[in-house]
Amino acid sequence: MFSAQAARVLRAQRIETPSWAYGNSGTRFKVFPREGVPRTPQEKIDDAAKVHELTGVAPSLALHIPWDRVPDFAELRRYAADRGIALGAINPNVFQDDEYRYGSVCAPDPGVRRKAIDHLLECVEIGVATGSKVLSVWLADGTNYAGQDDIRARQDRITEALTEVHDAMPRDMRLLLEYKLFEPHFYTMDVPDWGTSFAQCLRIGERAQVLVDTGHHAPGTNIEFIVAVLLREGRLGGFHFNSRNYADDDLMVGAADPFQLFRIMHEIIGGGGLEPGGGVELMLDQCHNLEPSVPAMIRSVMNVQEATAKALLVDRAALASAQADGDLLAANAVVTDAFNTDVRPLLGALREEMGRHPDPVAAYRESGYQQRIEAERGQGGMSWGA
Ligand code: PSV
Ligand code: MN
Ligand code: MN
Repeated sequence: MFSAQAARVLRAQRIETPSWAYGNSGTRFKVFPREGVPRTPQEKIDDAAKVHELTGVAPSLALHIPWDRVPDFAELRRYAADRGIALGAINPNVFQDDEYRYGSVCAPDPGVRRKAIDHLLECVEIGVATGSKVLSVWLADGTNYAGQDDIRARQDRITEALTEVHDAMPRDMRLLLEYKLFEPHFYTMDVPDWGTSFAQCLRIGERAQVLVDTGHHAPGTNIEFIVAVLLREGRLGGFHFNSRNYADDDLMVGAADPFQLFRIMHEIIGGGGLEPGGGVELMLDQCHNLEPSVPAMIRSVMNVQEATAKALLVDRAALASAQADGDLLAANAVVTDAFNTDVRPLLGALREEMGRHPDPVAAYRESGYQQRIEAERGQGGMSWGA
């Protein structure tokens, strides 16, 4: 049984799905188009609404601009609201235009920097129209060769650009700065790690926080340590959840290493990140290269829920007492016992209490939605990056 407190946290949990995950994607070698993929941002909202209808905990959709550009964002917001969906984080795109060859806000050319800042400012305005409270900034900026550009000057350019954007945001909007250790650049990335993002956020302003994309770390990195430290500093803005085996694989969250996901949730809960007003955004950032995206997204949301439920089962009083006694084996057992608990029946019961099918994947199969979208939309849906 979940405690009343754990059930309350699980009922209140919100997991945001990304618009781009509903489109076709692949590798640089091949995109295998799937049947039934959304042809418009509105159809991405329809799919997100299905995921929310069946899970009950995924009521918002993150947008990527310009991939999801529409003539009227207020109208898109209404379209989403009619289907029970809010528009979530706005993800600007300062990495796909020819001008960004040497960077965006870090580019040596002030004209290129202005173009990038103007796009970020436009995304703030789009966020106001869509009712979004988060601007998720990922900079693909970096260099490929030693000496290519001045590392410190590029840091200064980030601070200058993002301070301007931060100060233009409404008071209730936050700027989350994502980091990534490599790719597309291979000698330096201008925001390669949480330390750089954190240092930038401290200079940029109060509403600048770090975004942790689980796929953006070197193998073996202890992500939950980063989580604990950033939460303690009040600068953990949220996550882009996904799974990696090698690099930025963007596979389904919880697929490769559910224990890591559990350890992350354990630290988030320990640091109060899931308390009301905790402010930690749980967003997915995935691609579905082979599998159909709607059931994959349902599965991903359930994976986050399962990791959360297990983390909520950790007997924190027993853990504190084992820690105080210096009994590291007992302390570790408290944590691993929770991880080894099968929470699926408990979550099924909770879903039924919330008026939903206990098994969202089975409910999806029974709904006939996949057959319907394949028949209606055929091939030729939208692709990641376009
Ligand atoms: C970059 O690898 C990234 O994680 C950023 O969040 C982008 O916006 C996203 O992927 C696009 O898939
Ligand atoms: Mn990401
Ligand atoms: Mn990524």
